[in-house]
Amino acid sequence: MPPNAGMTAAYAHITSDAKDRLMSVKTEIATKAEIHETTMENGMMSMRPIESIAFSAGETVELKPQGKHIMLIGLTRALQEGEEVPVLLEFAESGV
Ligand SMILES: [Cu+2]
Repeated sequence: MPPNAGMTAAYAHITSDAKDRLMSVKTEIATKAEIHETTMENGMMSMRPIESIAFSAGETVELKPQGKHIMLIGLTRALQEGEEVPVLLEFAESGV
């Protein structure tokens, strides 16, 4: 997604060693970060915030275009497309 309108999406591979749940995400480069999933409704692609992402032990979840992703809202600075940014992941069991 091109970084425009102060909003962009972040993608990653996240692996959890234990059964856990990703509850929230935080980053210095945006005032708000949400966990989103992409859905198809009447042939239209849309996205909505979801509460959390469940992991089974050793599972890798891929955050990718047209799938689950991290939405960065209210960017505090301009980002380049493809730039890597630090994002804090908060898990229900293992913490941050
Ligand atoms: Cu989104």
